[in-house]
Amino acid sequence: MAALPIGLTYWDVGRLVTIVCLPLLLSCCYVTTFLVCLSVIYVAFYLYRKSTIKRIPVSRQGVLITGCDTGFGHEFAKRLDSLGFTVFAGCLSDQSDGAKNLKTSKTGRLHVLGLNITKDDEVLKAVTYVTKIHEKTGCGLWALVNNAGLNMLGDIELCTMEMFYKISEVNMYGMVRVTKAFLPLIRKSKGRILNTTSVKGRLCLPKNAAYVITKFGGEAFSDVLRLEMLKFGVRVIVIEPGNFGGATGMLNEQSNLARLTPYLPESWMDYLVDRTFASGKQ
Ligand SMILES: *[C@@H]1O[C@H](CO)[C@@H](O)[C@H](O)[C@H]1NC(C)=O
Ligand SMILES: CC(=O)N[C@H]1CO[C@H](CO)[C@@H](O)[C@@H]1O
Repeated sequence: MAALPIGLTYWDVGRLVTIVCLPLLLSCCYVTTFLVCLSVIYVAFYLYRKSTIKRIPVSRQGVLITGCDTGFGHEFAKRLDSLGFTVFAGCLSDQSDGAKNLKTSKTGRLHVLGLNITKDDEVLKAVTYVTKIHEKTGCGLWALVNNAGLNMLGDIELCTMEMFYKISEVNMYGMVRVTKAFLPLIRKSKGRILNTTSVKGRLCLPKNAAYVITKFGGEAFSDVLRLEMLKFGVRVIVIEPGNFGGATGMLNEQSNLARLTPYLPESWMDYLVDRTFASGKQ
């Protein structure tokens, strides 16, 4: 057999190339086959999901959302309004900029309610209002979105008891109060309860204990409620947003700093060089 200048025959070269390239070729083939199968399965699954999703007729569905002054609640109220739902937008103050903005809706289906969820009487007033609209229009309450929430940052030692109480009062007991008040209406419509918790309902992060404990509480509350509501056909859903502090304006660095400064003990000063103790960055 003809020899190459490097001392190998063409046969040797052919064998070498085969040994090196064949597995590569085959593995390419496997990868391609795998990817094609995966895509086929994905498309099939997507089409199946699409064909089985039940569309909800929205025209007679009422949705009450808490915390619509800003952030998620505000945007959600607008979105549902544009989709045709009857929206009850609870705002901490019905004179806030967000509330005024929502009142400009021309659909006639968006109701702005002053709703401080830490107050029994305001929650009861909201129930009465929603019931009245229900009797007038036949539009029941189909979903409750517990969205209102409050956050303040700070190491545990630096947070006052008032901060702990205040956050729990809104995030946890506010949610319990609103849920309890609207459950009879939701059970009647076999609707759903959506509760905005947070990624911090699963993860413990430093500088945020006052908030994290309320979100763990919210997860636990929702899990229990879900089991209790099974028999009524009511679904309970938690939404766990990630890092949206900036987008929702929930974490305002300046106000955190201002709030904590009076409480800083001398012994902490050395640890606060970068000031991250009170910033939105974690
Ligand atoms: C909401 O109610 C609490 C008392 O339950 C009160 O301390 C707080 O100031 C109220 N918030 C507003 C904006 O009215
Ligand atoms: C504590 C918790 O995670 N609860 C959520 C459910 O709704 C409440 C109040 O409406 C919100 O504060 C929370 O986001």
